[in-house]
Amino acid sequence: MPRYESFNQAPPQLGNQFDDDEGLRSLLRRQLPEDVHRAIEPELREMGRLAGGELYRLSLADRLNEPTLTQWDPWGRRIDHIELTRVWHRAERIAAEMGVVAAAYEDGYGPHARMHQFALAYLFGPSTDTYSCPLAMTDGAARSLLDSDQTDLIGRAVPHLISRDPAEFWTSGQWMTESTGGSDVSQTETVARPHDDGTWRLWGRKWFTSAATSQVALTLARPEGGPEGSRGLAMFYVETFDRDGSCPEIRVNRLKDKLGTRKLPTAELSLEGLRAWMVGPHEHGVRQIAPMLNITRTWNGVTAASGMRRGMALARDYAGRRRAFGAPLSEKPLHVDTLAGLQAEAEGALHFAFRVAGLIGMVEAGDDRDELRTRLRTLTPLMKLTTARQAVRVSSEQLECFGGAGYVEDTGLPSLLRDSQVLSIWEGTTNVLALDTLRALAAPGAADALTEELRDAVRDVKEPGLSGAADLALRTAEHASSWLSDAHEQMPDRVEAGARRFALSLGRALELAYLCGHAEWALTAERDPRPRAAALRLAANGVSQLAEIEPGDSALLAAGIGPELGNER
Ligand code: MFK
Repeated sequence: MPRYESFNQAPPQLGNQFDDDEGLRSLLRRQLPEDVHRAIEPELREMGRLAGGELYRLSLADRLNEPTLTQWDPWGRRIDHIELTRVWHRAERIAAEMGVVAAAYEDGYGPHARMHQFALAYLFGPSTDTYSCPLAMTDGAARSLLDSDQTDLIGRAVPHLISRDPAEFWTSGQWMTESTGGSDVSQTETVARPHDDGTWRLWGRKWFTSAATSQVALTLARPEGGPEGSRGLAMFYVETFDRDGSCPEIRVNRLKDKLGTRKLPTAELSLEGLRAWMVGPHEHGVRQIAPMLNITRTWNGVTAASGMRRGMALARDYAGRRRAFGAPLSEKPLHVDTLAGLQAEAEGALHFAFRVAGLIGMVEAGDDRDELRTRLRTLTPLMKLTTARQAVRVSSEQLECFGGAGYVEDTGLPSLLRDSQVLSIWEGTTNVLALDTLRALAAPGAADALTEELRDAVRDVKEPGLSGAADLALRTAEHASSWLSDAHEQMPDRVEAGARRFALSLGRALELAYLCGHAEWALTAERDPRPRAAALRLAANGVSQLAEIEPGDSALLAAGIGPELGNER
């Protein structure tokens, strides 16, 4: 019998994810002093090796494994045990040892500590089946506790949250969401009752708790008898284990059956008298938990950028391995052009996310300029919403770069898209963050600070092509700004209706400005023309989403009715 030799496509491969990432490396060379850069490079290289090697292989091999919840033991005892996946166990250890949270809190690199930490997180995240999520919340909890005046609680929890010893390391949850309203936290129904020992007991149901195996959590609850609305909420610290390791006051009702992030044990919890420590005053819990939100939103942006980068690494490698119509895809002009458009998006997101990370580092290291804090306050929601929407769009197109293979589960590729979809939902949806941007911009000096931020970003740009792109960024931001003041003056209800398009335009303008600034540096300092190509391409991909849109027309479209159908509304 003649043997039938069929063709087998070589799969995409990953190399060292630090060495291969010229975008990240160029950013770090520019942003970090030489001695800091030299000191952290070996760690980043090691993380890049793990991310492109052991962790990536493990996540492919463990693809079908998901966390499981066992509510009862064989003898009828309620145990609510969640079993995690192999990747998660391994990731927890590496995260602690390599200081993916700790690096932000250790002395040594001063204002650059956050760049160091987020570079580690950026390399680590995409190979860990969303282990970034508990790390983000852990970082946010450490920040929120340190910003409080609760020295006992700080001493009790923070050393664990920032430990490099896997045996001591704790992660934190962030239990905010209830079924009454995910975004509208003011409707929180969880009640806090004071206890004789000075702590509190929580009663309620948390509807969407990510990483439900975390040892501690920060949460919101309403002290009994307190005012309605968000003003009456307080922030609490809880531990999810008693002395014997169990916690009967937390019932895990079920794990969520989600579109993506399926390795992440997201649970519905009932709190039945859970011991809790109040952090800060009896009221204004949202204000108390805001530092946590801003840290996790930064992680969200870094995760969005790193997810796009992972898609690029795979798609670019594949383009060299896949032949069609007589040549590798990497020699097909249309495919190359498609990759270039996506690469530009990934680089824009990288620069935006790391600008916010860098600002956090400066503020945390003691730079107390109000103007810097004001910039950070406005840039954080803008960066989160811009990069999250971008990640969904980019990962969808990245799958297309693999043709049918991108649509087949056991290539591991579809999770690029599925896992990106959550980024524009958790930690505040695009619309909630657009409204948060307006709230931040309404603060005294905020609009001026943002204008300065943009000008600073492109101040050194001289090269003619880049000047054109920088000009587009500035014009888009000016247009957005005049749109906002016109809307405020003429028709305030337009402000809310246009907030999303306003924020996305401004976010993209900033992203383009950062990329232009970096590209000018790369041209002059390193004679590297690549970031320039990325900046010009980002400009060509489009920036503004603001146009003259009548709210009445939007209402017609959204309701699915229109005059052409003869409706007489
Ligand atoms: C891997 C990447 C990362 C992964 C982590 C994923 C873990 C997933 C876990 C979750 O998803 S947890 C749920 C996350 N939930 C949200 O993010 C809630 C989204 N909703 C909002 O953000 C609403 O805008 C908000 C709840 C804040 C509205 O609440 P309020 O109480 O109606 O708002 P209000 O009154 O405007 O704000 C109360 C105070 O907080 C104000 O200060 P003052 O009391 O001093 O006036 C605000 O200025 C302040 N505030 C609100 N947001 C702030 C902030 N301050 C600083 N930064 C912010 N972002």
